[in-house]
Amino acid sequence: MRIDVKTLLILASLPLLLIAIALVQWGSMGLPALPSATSMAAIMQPQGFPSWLRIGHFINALFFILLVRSGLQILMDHPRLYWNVHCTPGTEWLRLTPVAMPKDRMWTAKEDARHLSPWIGLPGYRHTVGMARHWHFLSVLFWIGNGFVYVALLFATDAWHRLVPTSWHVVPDAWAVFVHYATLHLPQEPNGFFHYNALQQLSYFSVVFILAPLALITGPSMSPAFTARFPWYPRLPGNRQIGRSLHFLVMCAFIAFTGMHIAMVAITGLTQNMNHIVVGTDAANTTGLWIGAIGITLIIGLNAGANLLAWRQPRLVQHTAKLIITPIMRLLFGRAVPTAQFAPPDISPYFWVNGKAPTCSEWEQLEADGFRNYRLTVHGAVGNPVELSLDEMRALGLSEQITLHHCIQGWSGIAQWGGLRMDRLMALVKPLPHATAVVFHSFSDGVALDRPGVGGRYYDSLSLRDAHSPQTILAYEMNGEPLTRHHGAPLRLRVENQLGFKMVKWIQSIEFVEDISAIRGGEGGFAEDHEYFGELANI
Ligand SMILES: Nc1nc2c(c(=O)[nH]1)N[C@H]1C(S)=C(S)[C@@H](COP(=O)(O)O)O[C@H]1N2
Ligand SMILES: [Mo]
Repeated sequence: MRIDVKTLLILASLPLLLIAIALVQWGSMGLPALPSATSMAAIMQPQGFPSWLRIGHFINALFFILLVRSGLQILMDHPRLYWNVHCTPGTEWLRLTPVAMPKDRMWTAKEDARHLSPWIGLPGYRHTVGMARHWHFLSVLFWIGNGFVYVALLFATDAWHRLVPTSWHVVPDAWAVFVHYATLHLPQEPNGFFHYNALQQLSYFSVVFILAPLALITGPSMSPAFTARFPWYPRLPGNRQIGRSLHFLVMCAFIAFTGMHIAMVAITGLTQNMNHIVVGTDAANTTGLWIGAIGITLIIGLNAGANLLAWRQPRLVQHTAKLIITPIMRLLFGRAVPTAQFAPPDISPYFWVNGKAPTCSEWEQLEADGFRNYRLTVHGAVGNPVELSLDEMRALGLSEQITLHHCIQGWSGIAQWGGLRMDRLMALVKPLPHATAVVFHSFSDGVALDRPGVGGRYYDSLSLRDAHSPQTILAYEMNGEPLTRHHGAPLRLRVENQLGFKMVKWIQSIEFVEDISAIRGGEGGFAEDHEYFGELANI
C-alpha cells in the first residue's frame, strides 16, 4: 500500500484548515452564537418525513451500499489510481496492493489484480471484475432511478424547503455549528422532525445536489465508446485517469458523509431520529428502532444474497445484466462512432500488457521465421474466403490511429496503431447477408483467473456494426514498429469503442458467423464464457 504524500496533504488540507480556524476562533472568541430555537421554529417548515421520502431513503441506502461494494471490487482489479493517463507503474498516487512492480520479469495487469474480502467487496473472495461490474451497473440504474423520483417529489411537494437553503445566512450559521462540532461541543440541536440545523441542511443539500451528480458525471469519463465519440468529455476533469480518481474520491466523500450522518443520528437522539426516518412520527417509543433494525437486516441479507448469486449463479447474473443493461448501453452508445485521436507526443511511455503469449509450436515456428509464413485465414459466412500474408495485408492499405486503450480493469494507455481497416477486409471477403458477428480466434490460451485448468484458446467477437467502425483495424504495427511478442504479434485487433478484452491479440483466424451463441461457450468470447464479462463492452 502506498499513498502519494503530496496528494494526501492536498486532500487533507481543507478539512484540517477548517478545524484549525475553528479551534482558533473558539480559543480567542469563545463559541459563536447559534440561531435560537424559537427563531428556527418560527420559520414555516414542512413537518416530518412523508412516506415516499422514507422509502426513498431506504432504497437509496440499499443501492448505495451495493454500488460502493461492487465499485471497490472493480477498483481492486487494477488497484492503482493515477493522475496521468498512461498508468506507468510507479506514478500512481494511490496503490492498494503490496506489489510495487517486479522488474525482473513480465508482470501483466491481470497478475496485478487483487480481490477483496466478501465482507467489503461485491462479490469479493475471488477475481470477479465481470460480476462486480454487473452488480455495479444494475445497482446504478436503481440508484439513479430512485434519486430522480426523490428529487421530483421533493419539488412536487413542499419538502424541498427543508433541504434547499434559500438565504446566504445558512453559511455563517453552518459555520457556527461547525465550530461547535470541531471543538467537540454539542450545540443545542433543533428537532430534526421540523427543522435541520444549518450545517446539516448544507451537508444534505451538497450530498444530493453536488456529490451525487459528481458521481454520475465522473462515471462515463471511463467509457471507451463515450469518450472515443466525445473526446472533450474526459478532458473536462483532465483525462480518463483523473475521472477515475475523482469517481473514487467522490465515493470517499460519500462514505465520510455517511459515517458522520450515522454518528450524528446516534448522538442526537437515536430513538426519536429513527422514528422520524422509519415511521414518520416524532414519538419517543421504540417502533422506529425495531422496524429500522429489520430494514438494516434486510439490507444485509440482500447484500449477502448478491454475493451468493455472484458466486453460485454467475451465468444468471450475467444474463440478467445482458437483458437489462445491454439494451441501455446499446441505446446510449451503440451508434457512437469513435473518432478520438491523439498526437505523437501523447504516446504512453509504458503500455501495460495483458494475456499470455502463445505457447503452441505453430506460433513459435512462425515467430522464429519472423512471421514470413503467417497466413491470416478469413472464413465462415463470407462470399470470398481468403488467406492473407502480412505483405498482402500491407498491400491492401495501411491505416494509422493514435488512440487511448481502456482495459476493463481500469488502466489506460495511448499508442499508435497501424494496420488494415476491418471494413476494407470485409469489402474483400464479402460477408453473407445472414452473417451477424465476426469472431477473432487467437493462437494463445486464455487465462481465467482463479479458474485454473479452465479454458482453451482466447477468442472474442464483434457485431458487424463495430467491425465496420472506421477505427476498427487489424493492427500489425504499434508505435511505428511491427507488433512485439507481448502486444500480440503478428496481428491483433483494435476496436476503439470497446474495452481492451475485445481486442484479441495473436490472431490466427477470423470467422464470420450467423449466430454467435453457436461458438464455443456461446457468450461471445473467452472472457464472456469464463469470467462472465458483458459481451457489449462499451462502458
Ligand atoms: N489472445 C489474447 N488477446 C487478448 C488478451 C488475452 O488474454 N489473450 N487480453 C485482452 C485484454 S484484457 C487487454 S486489456 C488487451 C491488452 O493489450 P496489450 O497487452 O497490448 O496492452 O489485450 C486483449 N487481448
Ligand atoms: Mo483488459
